Amino acid sequence: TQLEQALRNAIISDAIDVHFQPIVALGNSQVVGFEALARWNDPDLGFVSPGVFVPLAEERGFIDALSEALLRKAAEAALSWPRELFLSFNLSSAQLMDPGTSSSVLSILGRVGFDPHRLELEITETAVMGSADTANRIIADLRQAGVRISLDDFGTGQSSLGRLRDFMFDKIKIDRAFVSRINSDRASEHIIKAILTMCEGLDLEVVAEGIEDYSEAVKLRSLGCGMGQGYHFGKPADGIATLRFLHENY
Ligand code: G
Ligand code: G
Ligand code: MN
Ligand code: NA
Repeated sequence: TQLEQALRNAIISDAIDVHFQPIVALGNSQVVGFEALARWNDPDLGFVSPGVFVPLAEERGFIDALSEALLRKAAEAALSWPRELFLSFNLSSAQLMDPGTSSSVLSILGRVGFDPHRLELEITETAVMGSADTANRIIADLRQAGVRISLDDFGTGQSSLGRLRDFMFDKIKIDRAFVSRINSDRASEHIIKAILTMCEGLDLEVVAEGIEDYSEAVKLRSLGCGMGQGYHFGKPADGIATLRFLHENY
């Protein structure tokens, strides 16, 4: 298809960019890290969402090439940040079924000179369900090297609370579906409270995603949520805008 061909060309010509969205400590609103988000603006097709081209790349077998280029760019950019903030990077479900993923990630970090302790990899519940043994191996190898693992979109996938007991994760990202209703829907507030209590007991860090206004940030902080992310704190921005943001905020 035309989209597939355009994606292939974009990967070959290194035309897919990476943007960064701040993650803040809710206690003092200080930036503690950034999530890397792939952005593709094709001259013919215009802006194509990663929600479209990441699954296409997985399906066509070029997710490795795409993801390696993105991780390299993201880590290189993070090396120029004025502080040692963490970098959070999304791994796709196909990558968690490929036993080569851990060595590929670690070799990119080695080549770029990026400390694995500064990297977090975001994975989804559904991805871990896929090919459990391979996924477990990859996660164990990466954590052994110091990489931290966060469970993305928590609460929306097939529930895998049992997985949390296996100590495979360092952090939980509460899906914005709950966060966006925290001040209007008692059920969402109760669910978030329960997640926070559970994570405290399991010694997991928590990020609330999709915080869009001050009242949500205040509410989450009062409930004891450690970190937040969302348009209220900053939209995803390119590498140069991110550097400017960092220099203006310190
Ligand atoms: O940024 P946006 O809201 O358009 O992201 C849409 C989806 O694409 C999200 O689920 C996000 O996790 C995913 N995504 C964005 N960048 C990457 C990436 O570099 N790799 C992978 N695997 N997924 C990404
Ligand atoms: O699936 P994942 O959590 O990786 O998706 C992250 C995406 O969510 C980001 O790429 C961004 O486009 C989107 N996002 C980030 N903050 C907000 C927000 O405050 N509101 C909304 N609606 N989307 C957000
Ligand atoms: Mn994510
Ligand atoms: Na999410």
